[in-house]
Amino acid sequence: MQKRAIIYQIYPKSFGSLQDIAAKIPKIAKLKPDYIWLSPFFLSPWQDGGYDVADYKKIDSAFGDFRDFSHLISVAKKHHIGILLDLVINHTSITHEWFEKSRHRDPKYADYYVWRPRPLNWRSFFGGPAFDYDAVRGEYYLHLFDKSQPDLNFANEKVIKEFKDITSFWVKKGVSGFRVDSANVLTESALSNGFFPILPGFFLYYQTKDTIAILKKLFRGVACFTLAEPVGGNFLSHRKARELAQAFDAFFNVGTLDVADTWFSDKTRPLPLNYKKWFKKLVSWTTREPQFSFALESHDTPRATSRFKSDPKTLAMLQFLLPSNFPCIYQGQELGTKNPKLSNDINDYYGVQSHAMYHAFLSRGKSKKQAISLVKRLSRDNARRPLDWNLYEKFSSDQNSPLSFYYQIIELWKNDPVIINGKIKVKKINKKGVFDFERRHENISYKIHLDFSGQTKSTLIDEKGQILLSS
Ligand code: ISL
Repeated sequence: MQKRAIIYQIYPKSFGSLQDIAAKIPKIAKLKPDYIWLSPFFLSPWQDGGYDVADYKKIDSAFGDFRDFSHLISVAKKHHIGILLDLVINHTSITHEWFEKSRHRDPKYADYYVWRPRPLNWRSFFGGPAFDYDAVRGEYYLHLFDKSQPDLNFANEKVIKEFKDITSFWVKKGVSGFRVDSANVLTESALSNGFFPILPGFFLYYQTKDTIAILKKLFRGVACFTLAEPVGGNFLSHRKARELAQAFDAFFNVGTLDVADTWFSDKTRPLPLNYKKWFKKLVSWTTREPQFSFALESHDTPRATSRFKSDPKTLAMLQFLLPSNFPCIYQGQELGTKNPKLSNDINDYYGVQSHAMYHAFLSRGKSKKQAISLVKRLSRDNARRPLDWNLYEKFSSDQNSPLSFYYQIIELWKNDPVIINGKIKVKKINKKGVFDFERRHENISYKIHLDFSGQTKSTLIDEKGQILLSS
């Protein structure tokens, strides 16, 4: 079990092709990531940004072919970086041949999905009902996400076997591991109506004991690094996190990302930014869960500098100076990338989630103008634009740039025993965004002062009073 690693996330669509990604690895390698996690580039109709897979063993031609992939693997290996694939196991695209055969009741595939004669009252993460009628089969199928993403039936051993086969197929192609999407909602404890007001049905499928047993079967002992993305982060208790930790090397808690964000459901709403609550949550997760992976942003969230109203260096100090063993850098975070200027026309948004939120806001009486301004603030489209590679070039030789700051702080994270082992002592947290704490190791104590308000410089000071880092 790997104890510490830096993960760098790439959303392939915003890089272009696998060749484009390979060409950028030497630049990204200067951040010394142990792994690069690639969001999906499998064959997909692209309803949900690639998280609707039509064939797990086919590379979508828009990104290239297997020759390009093995070139990418060898470039990464040359820079001592392992490639993690994003395995979307909870559901497939409705265009997957498995679904085609299942809806036609092909004997082998009839039970590959969750079919019912009548719908239940469950709601989807993307709003609306979680059961849709399929006229070909004459039954309803479950989809916890979009109706184009039918849930696989993991009570079926054949489905589990399919994914054992898929993981070994890609390990043989040279991947070093997997980020496992929506990892904790694979099975249902009962197919009956749910009563949880925000998301009826949620507690009937949320991290059941069968799901944990299946995840262990699928990922424990797989000779590679595994990173779980559990959904419904605000409900991830430490107990449930430890269940996940038995099956994976590391796991996210999207609840540490949702503090200023929204639910994916009919109840979509922006949450007030609460620094105090966020810092306390982060202290709890980084001190109590050694396998917690701390991400400030991802392909699913707005840009952290915009969302947490902070300079990029203070954010980097929060992420790398708390005792976090698996920090995850999202592409462009190292440049201090802010939310781009997004359109006022909902038709310009391509992700299913933006449209789901927009209609959820309208259905609750918001005007079109109010709805689009909320979508602009919360949409995943904020995170999926190409990086500014000219800026990357410029910043890499500017010692005061956010990028150079990342190079410095990563050196400390990798080599400084106080940052690696130091026990944390919180000194001050206030709602304006001041967060002071110490890291103590073998009677050497570092002082960290973070100020998200920007009133004062954020600093890291060593035991001799020397400033090691300053925003
Ligand atoms: O669970 C959530 C709210 O707490 C959301 O963060 C999110 O929908 C969840 O974490 C799952 O996200 C993943 O699966 C989705 C896909 O749309 C996302 O891009 C992916 O990260 C369905 O595959």
